Amino acid sequence: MEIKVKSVDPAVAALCPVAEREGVATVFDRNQAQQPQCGFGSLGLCCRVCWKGPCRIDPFGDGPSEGICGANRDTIAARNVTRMMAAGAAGHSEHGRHIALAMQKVGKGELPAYSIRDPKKLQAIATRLGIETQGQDTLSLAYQVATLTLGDYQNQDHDVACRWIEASLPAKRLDKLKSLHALPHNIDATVAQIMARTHIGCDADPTNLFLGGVKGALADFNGMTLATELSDAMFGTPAPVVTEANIGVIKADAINIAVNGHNPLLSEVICEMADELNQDAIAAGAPLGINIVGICCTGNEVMMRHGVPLATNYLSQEMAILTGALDAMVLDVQCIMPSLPQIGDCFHTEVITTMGDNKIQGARHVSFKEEHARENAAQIIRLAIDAYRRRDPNRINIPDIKRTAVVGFSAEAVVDALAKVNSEDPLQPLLDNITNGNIQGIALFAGCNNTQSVQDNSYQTIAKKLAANNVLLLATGCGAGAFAKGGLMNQQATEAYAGDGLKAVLTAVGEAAGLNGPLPLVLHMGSCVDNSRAVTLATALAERLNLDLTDLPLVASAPEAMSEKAVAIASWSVALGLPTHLGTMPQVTGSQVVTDLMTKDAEQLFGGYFLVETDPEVAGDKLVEVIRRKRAALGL
Ligand code: BF8
Ligand code: SF4
Repeated sequence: MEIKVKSVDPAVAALCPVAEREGVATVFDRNQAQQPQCGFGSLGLCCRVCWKGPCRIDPFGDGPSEGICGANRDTIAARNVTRMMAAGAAGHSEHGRHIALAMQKVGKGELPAYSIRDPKKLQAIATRLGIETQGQDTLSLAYQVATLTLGDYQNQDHDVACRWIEASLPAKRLDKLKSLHALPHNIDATVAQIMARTHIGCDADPTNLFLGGVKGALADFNGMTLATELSDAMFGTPAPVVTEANIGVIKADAINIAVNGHNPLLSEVICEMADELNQDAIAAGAPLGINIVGICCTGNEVMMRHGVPLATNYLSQEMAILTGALDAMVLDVQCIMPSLPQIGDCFHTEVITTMGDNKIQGARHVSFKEEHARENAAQIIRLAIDAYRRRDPNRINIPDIKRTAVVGFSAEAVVDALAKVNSEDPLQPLLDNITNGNIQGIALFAGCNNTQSVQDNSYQTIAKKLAANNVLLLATGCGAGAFAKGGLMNQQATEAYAGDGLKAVLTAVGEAAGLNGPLPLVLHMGSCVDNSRAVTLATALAERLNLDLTDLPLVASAPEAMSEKAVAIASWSVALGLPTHLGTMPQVTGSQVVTDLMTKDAEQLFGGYFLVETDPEVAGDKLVEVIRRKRAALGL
């Protein structure tokens, strides 16, 4: 019989019995109830694009080979995956737009709750975008940067690429993408065009559809890059900070508020107001005052910038409520389980949605507006304090499970640490160590949790294998959460799992940077939008060597990819030239044409390709082999 709870997170193992006792269904129960899942959908062979459908293609060739309109398996599979790329791009780019619009208002002096906390970063961004900084004050610069950024959502000239992507990739990669007509000129238009060309009776050529999808994925890259960079200017560029991760960061003697979602605009102000209202919390009877904890990518955002501990990642977000000690869960956008209010109802937890276009039945809604950010945050904290008064001490069950995590490795923080070794030329020590083989290559872990895998297991298994083979590891999103919870983002992990060469480098840099020991085994680069940070670092290396990204010994891995955003990220990673591992079977394998496009033809076009391998042990070996081949091609 299949084991219902699929996770290596000990906190999940500890809390699932609580769910059972309380009669609460979790993601693991719902996953089981869905078995067996639809074979047509799993293969990408179900089409619901029009109301003549749904149509299904018989994968075995006995039944229909075309939908009612005549669309075949290749068209249907390509259309489905292309739409996923557009949805992912929309998600990240809406997040980016939200930040850019807020920054524009900050520049006009209209948002007193916000400021430019990192003017140096703002200057660097302005220079990168070609804005004259001389003699400009911070606010007018912020206004100009935000306005120019919003131009990436407005430009109608197809021959002019989005500014952010132009300012973020090595020249050789930009030339390649230009020659393939893959550079987006306008984020919104690119998403809209994908929706238009995938309408019934439009683009039916799988290659053309896939290439259109890749342009959407590059629009996704553009949107997430601007989101990361503007967030740094407004909220501060992350630098290393020591914190803790996993459910044990919830404290029985505190009023616990979890921030869950993606967008830092609200969570930043919640953190601030929690300090201001701490006395009220103590007065309400919580000796430790307010304890903010993070979940998913909002968790990553506040963890990197403020050292706020991470309670958990995507698949186990329900567990935080099952502790019986979570007083409020504050939700913004994306990857939030609609089941949360039901579970909150079983306890005393206030589950609060905050964004007008992201509401959930049964949740309380506090409408968040940047203009009233402080009042909104204060209202939310007061709701948590009231909920705390209703908490039943007899139902508290907080497993004492947490691990130390050193997080906050923005590209700037990595360069700063390297500068401690060579202040004249910070990238040189990294390049030297890649050349001499102490570091064999660099792997970026990104993406989600997925019920189709054992939660967090593939991340940890592949990372240990790569580290033993002296591969430098970076992580974002729920992957970063998996490593933080699993104890792979601390110095002990470096001692335990890094190969000799990697250990020597992490130790030398860590010591030079004043950490009294090595850098952590996996460097935490942030939330999902912060995948752009890894590209910033890789681009700096490529430019320095006058190479393309695809020439470098770089790989990406999404062992538990799940969301449309993850599909978009993996697709732009391929378009940037990186061999990109997927540990989840993509829903395209019903079409040999689309499968070949993604795993083979993409390499001819972009240099990058999808490497699909669901067994983490084998995936680790394959990634090591890919890195060896990349090194050999460089003569290393
Ligand atoms: O943006 S890694 S499950 S939470 S999509 Fe979602 Fe996937 Fe987590 Fe963050 Ni990214
Ligand atoms: Fe069926 Fe074609 Fe409509 Fe898809 S678009 S549901 S294949 S008729």
